[in-house]
Amino acid sequence: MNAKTETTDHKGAADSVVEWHRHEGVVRLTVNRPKALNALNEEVIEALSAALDALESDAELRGVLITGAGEKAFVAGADITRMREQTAPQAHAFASRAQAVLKRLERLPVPVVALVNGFCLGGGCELALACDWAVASDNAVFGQPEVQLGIIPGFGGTQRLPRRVGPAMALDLITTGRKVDADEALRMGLVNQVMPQAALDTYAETLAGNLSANAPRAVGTAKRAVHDGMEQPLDSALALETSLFALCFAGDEQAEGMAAFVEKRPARF
Ligand code: DAK
Repeated sequence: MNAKTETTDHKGAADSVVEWHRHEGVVRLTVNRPKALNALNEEVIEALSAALDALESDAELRGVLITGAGEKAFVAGADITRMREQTAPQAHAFASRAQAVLKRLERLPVPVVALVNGFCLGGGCELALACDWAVASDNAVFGQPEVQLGIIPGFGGTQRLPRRVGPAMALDLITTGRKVDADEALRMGLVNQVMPQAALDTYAETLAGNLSANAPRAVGTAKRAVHDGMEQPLDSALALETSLFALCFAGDEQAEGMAAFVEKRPARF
């Protein structure tokens, strides 16, 4: 069977706390601890790391979707029952490890999209922020309630949230700990779209089809231009775009894409 049409399901590491479904080059990862509203503990972080080991070496990968098991939660945060016992050095190690895993997710050379199907709080919101964009079901609830627990966001929230929604809105959410519904999250730019929960699967299928049709190295290069460029002054970011744009003409995708247009046929990437 051709890899591009293959569908595989397998359990992730660590007793299935992360499930894996692959269809036509698009992998869906599901955080699977529904009884704890998919809260992130060390096992989930290590299972995500193991999944990333596979994703980073998958030459046919076209996209990654992340969601939570059940209908109630995407991820309701880091696991409070575990964090409760942590010392400062243990908290440092936990946050460092989780941040490294989220950075690898963010840097995958394919679009990574959060399908937010319910509570998306604390570390869950930080997981969604490490994705390139997020779509939410209309029952989704977002927030960074860490200050209500005597801590601050530790999985990148103080840095990625202001980059996503601006510093004033980020400070509102982070210092009050207030929760916002999907419509408010949409207005502030935290999510790209809101839809009924039952529509998330259709969205995922359509997205997978769209991602699979496009030139994969061009998609990865565009993602790199955006991420790397956002961290630089405009002049050097524009110079980066120029270099990456030129690089597209050194590969075979540009030749195929433009030949297909001129020959009035679909491109074969
Ligand atoms: N951790 C552990 N268990 C959780 C959980 C969580 N974050 N959220 C929910 N659960 C568990 C509940 O304890 C409950 O378990 P049982 O009692 O049934 O055993 C089960 O999930 C169902 O939850 P509820 O019964 O509470 O369900 P409700 O519908 O009544 O309420 C809720 C849903 C999402 C509003 C509520 O569960 C809630 O407020 N959950 C906590 C949300 C929250 O505060 N999240 C942020 C966590 S703090 C750092 C690393 C990371 C972070 C910071 C620093 N360093 C290491 C420096 C990040 C921190 C966070 O994410």
